Amino acid sequence: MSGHGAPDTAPVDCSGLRVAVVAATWHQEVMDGLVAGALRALDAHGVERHETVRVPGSFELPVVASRLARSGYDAVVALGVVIRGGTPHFEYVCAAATDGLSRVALDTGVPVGFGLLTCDTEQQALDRAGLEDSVEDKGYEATQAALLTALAL
Ligand code: DLZ
Repeated sequence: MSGHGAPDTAPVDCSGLRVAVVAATWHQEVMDGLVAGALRALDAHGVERHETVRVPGSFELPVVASRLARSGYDAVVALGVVIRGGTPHFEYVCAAATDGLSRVALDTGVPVGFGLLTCDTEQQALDRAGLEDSVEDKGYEATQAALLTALAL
């Protein structure tokens, strides 16, 4: 699966890391792909100690990521999908989730993988979800980024 500019990084041993995945539930088919991609990345990098926590929507990702980052995990991966509708709601949810997740990483020093898809259409999200017909695998990519950042610290 092409990464469309993402580095083609071979998996390295991350078996010493403990990782939390926090995933929203809106747009179930896309989310299933993102979560599967994250679990594939954990497996490819030898991470055995991990847990996945589900939250209602992407707006709720930062508060749970914050709690997890303060609970002894070496890395947190946040997964969500926001699809533009006819109101400014899209901008508010995207900004709150993005700013909040960035703040969690900077405030705690725990890497937060940014697996939040912000798309104009559902098709754009499906294309990036790591599903059979997708061209990108953002769940895998975000997880690998969090793992490699944790190793770099
Ligand atoms: C309300 C809402 C809307 C309209 N769209 C999305 C979306 O596309 N993706 C997503 O993850 N969550 C969405 N939400 C829910 C909000 O993130 C949040 O869960 C609610 O506003 C309750 O706090």
